[in-house]
Amino acid sequence: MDNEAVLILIKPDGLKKSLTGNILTRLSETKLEIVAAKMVRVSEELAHEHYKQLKQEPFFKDLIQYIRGEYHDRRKVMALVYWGEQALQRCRELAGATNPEKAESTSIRGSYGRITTLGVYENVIHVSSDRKEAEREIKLWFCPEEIIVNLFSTKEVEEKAAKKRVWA
Ligand code: 3AN
Repeated sequence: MDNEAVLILIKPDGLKKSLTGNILTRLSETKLEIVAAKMVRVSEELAHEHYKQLKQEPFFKDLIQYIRGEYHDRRKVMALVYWGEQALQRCRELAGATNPEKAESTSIRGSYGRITTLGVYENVIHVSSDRKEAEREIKLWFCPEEIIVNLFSTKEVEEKAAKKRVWA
């Protein structure tokens, strides 16, 4: 069986509830390798692109506000790429069902998630749904040099002298 990669996001509710350690410990049960990790301030564009398949859903606006941290006063998420055999199935199993009330009680979402009185699913983490989505999402959240293994093919491009911020 070959290795596959999966995007995991620890969402603003997970960060606010100080669950990062618990979630990473639970994910370490999978014995998968973390090949990328960073904190991200989620822009409107990134949020829209990430959830573009859900644009027509009635909860789309809430979903964007939620992932951008507007409900938790935590304007960041932790983004990670896990890599290894059956990474998708193993991470999705550990995460539990999308609806935290329906998730297995021992799963991450079953343990820590909730549905707010406004009906917003606060389900603590995001896990890519399949290989195609994982590739799309990983390419959206990370650039090649942020990932310590070669997951997808890359190309070199000539960069025009653009300004960039470096350490003073
Ligand atoms: P998953 O994250 O389990 O792959 P998706 O991709 O279907 O699930 O949904 C993306 C996100 O949209 C979920 N993580 C959840 O926060 C939200 N969501 C999905 N379905 C609903 C719903 N019926 N009501 C409210 N929020 C929802």
